[in-house]
Amino acid sequence: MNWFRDFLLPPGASTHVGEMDGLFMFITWLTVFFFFFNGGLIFYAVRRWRRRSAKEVTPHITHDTRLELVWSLIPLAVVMLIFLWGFKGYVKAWVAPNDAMEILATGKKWVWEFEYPDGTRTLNDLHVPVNRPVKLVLTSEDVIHSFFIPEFRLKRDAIPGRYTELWFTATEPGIKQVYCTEYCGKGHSDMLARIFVDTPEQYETFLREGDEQVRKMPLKELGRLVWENKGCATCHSLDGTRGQGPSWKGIWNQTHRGADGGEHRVNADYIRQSILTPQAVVVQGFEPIMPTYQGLLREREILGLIEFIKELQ
Ligand code: HEC
Ligand SMILES: [Cu+2]
Repeated sequence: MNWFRDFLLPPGASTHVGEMDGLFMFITWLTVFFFFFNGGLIFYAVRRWRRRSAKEVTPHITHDTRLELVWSLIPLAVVMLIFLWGFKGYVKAWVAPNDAMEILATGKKWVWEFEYPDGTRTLNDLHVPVNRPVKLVLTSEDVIHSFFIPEFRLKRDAIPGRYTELWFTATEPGIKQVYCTEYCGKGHSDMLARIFVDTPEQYETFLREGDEQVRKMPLKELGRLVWENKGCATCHSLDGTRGQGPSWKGIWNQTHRGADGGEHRVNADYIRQSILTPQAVVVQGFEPIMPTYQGLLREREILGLIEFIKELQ
């Protein structure tokens, strides 16, 4: 009867599928059975005990204890079975295994932002390795959203000020659609994220070079994104105001004096060195507090930062 399941449900692609589909089909077939069984009984009774003549008097029946027990206890047993089966699947779906990789998913009008263990962030595109347990910690920045992956048979609300979780192990490489299933305003139906289930090699490439967005975005835009997302913005302003670090406005091609008294022209090499080994030259008048970004930024992101700073006149 697989054709019936395939007709009702999208193809399954996570380790939760077996349990969820089993219970779903059990309830569906149970409903089909009782639809015909009860319907049949009604037709039988209507025919069997119909009034045959105008003079016939209907006998006065109050109840039948045996029958009442049968139609109470059998449904109770069936409902208990459904409850236990469902509860088992529920617990399994919400309690992630300890070795699950943890990704933070934040819903906001009207995108999903994902943050990986190494600090990488992506918008709307979530990359996960195939056959490895992944735990999503969901939250929201504004209103309630809901993260629904039909092919994984999973759905969980993202609630502002709270963390909810769901986890899965994707069983085949490919792209899966994610829907927001809590009405969240004008852009609700455009709040479409995708899960890229990567082979181990694809996932390595993603971690090293970034997703599609990082690989294709114009360098200047990428630079601004890094400034915003990787913490540069907390110390470096773009408008000339002095923060914990010097503002980036107009520094391109200027000559800066280091704490050691040496003079340095702000060019691509200087910026690259400032990012990877910030203590090599400490700008005069500032504390040596900038953390190194060695290993935290991709080559293309460093190029992006250089282009971005170049433009800030
Ligand atoms: C905790 C604060 C802090 C963060 C975060 C930070 N910086 Fe810095 N940065 C500084 C300080 C302080 C200086 C000046 C002292 C020095 O050169 O080490 C500086 C200097 C620089 C300079 C040289 C500026 C000049 O005027 O000569 C560059 C370029 C730079 N940072 C880039 C970055 C980039 C890119 C990021 C993010 C990926 C970043 N910084 C994150 C504090 C920070
Ligand atoms: Cu939403």
